[in-house]
Amino acid sequence: MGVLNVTPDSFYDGGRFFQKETAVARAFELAVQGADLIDLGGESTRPGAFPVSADDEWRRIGPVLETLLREGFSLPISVDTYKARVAQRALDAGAAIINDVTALRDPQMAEIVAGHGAGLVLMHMQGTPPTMQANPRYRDVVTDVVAFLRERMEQAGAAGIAPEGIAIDPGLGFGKTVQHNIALLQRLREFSVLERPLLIGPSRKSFIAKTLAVDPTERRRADTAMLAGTAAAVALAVLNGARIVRVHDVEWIAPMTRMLAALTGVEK
Ligand code: HH2
Repeated sequence: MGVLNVTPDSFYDGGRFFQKETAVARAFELAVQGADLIDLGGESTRPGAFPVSADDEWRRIGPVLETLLREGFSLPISVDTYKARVAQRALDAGAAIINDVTALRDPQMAEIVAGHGAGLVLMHMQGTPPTMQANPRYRDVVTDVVAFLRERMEQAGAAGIAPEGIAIDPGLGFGKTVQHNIALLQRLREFSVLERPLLIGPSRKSFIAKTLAVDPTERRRADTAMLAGTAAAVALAVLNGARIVRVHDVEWIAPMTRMLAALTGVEK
């Protein structure tokens, strides 16, 4: 899953694809680089980010989505939104999947996804982006996140969303310390009790920077270290059962996962 953020402030690609033309070109580039689907987002949910309105979010992503579909973009498009109003417009326009980082916190979301027969990513987040990294706490991070996702899967099912259309995501970096993120990656197999495909998004997140003690002032070295750290986290996730990996650097990570599949016999 290639990340495409049409935002001024996303933590890694913020501002790079804020113009419609560059965003559309980037989607085609991600496809050539080996993405199987793209995740289009119009609001940053990085720690400390503040929300934008549904109208502003749609103004960012709507024209990109419509242009891609008009130009015959061949990959399924997932839209990274937790707002039912944005999801409604995106699905009406032809998006295939809603990636909801709040896992149905908006009460209208489940009904809209069900009404369109769309796919749904349910992600765990503790708290909200402005404060989620302040003091995240769990009894046991893995069992707590599994229990949360189970409950949201039930909510999705009650609204009429087919279980086959759901993927689950423990939400690396969303209200989690470095140790919480590492525990989730190490114990990813425990999510198999939920019997849904696992999506994992470690790409360039701060737990990697902290683990590797990346110095952001040394820009080239920092960039390479973040990419290498992402590759390691993706590799462990795939070995532990992840089926979808959400990354910025498809050019590097897609061949890495193909090689991993060849080495281990894990199906793509
Ligand atoms: N991470 C981000 C955004 N959306 N969705 C899922 N399902 N899983 C993730 O781990 C995930 C996500 C944050 O990354 P990014 O989109 O690059 O940054 P920002 O939120 O600043 O736009």
